Amino acid sequence: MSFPDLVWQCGGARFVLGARALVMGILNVTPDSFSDGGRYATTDAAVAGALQMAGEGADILDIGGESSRPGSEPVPEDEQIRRVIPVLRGIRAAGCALPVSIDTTSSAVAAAALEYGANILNDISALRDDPAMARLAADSGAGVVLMHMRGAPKTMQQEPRYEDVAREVREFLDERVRFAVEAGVRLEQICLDPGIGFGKRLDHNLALIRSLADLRTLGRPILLGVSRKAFIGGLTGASDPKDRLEGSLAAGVAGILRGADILRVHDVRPSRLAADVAVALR
Ligand code: HH2
Repeated sequence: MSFPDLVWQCGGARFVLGARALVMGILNVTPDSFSDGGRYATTDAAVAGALQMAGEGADILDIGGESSRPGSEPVPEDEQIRRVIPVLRGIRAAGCALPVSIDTTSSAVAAAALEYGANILNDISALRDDPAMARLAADSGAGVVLMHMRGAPKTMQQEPRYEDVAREVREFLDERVRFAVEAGVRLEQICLDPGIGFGKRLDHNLALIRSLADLRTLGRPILLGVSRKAFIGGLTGASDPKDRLEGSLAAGVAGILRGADILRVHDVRPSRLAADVAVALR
């Protein structure tokens, strides 16, 4: 399968996707994220982690101050800002110019991050939670990730049901693109994400990865977040997220072969190598 080149404009950063796949390194500045919670809880540890990911070949760093694992509670905006801004400042002060995405549904957090040099708004609510987010995206020209989620993290894994998950996710994202464009966001700023694990059972996640090529016919790049997620454990028996590297690589490669453009990952170096081979083979 081959996939047409697509431009993703993220503020001053411009990516051409199709012949290349990107690796987005995950940096959760949280005490409670499902896999790396606590690992980057201090600014120094988070900055060191970011620089390491940059050295391992990350194209983008995704910084978040709020876990969205199943069952999690929202984190107040000022606390998210207190967590992420010193890290963003530290990364830039260390001379790392890598594009940064801010993983938040709050426009206040996103605006603060943009002020300190973030390039991408990674909004798992797809501009639904905070009415000011769409305007911020439009005015800033930042990249925007629109992700599908059924419900909210607190309750999303309670009996998720779909008639046809691939069709419903595609329709949802298509509608969110229209909403964003109506609010003034340019199509070139937008990237789409099926939201693996966000209100989905194992078979839903598999169906979504199998159908990525169809999602890419919406004409926007696809971001895929499979790294260490529960469905990998469901397939391999690895109950500890840290034991899910190989399964995550397999799912990421399968995703790239079906049209994924960006892998959101905890393990940057192995993902970089796997992504480079997978994209050359599709
Ligand atoms: N997954 C998580 C968080 N943010 N953003 C996008 N666009 N896509 C994803 O699949 C995605 C996301 C959950 O993973 P993680 O950040 O590792 O854990 P936590 O939410 O517990 O911090």
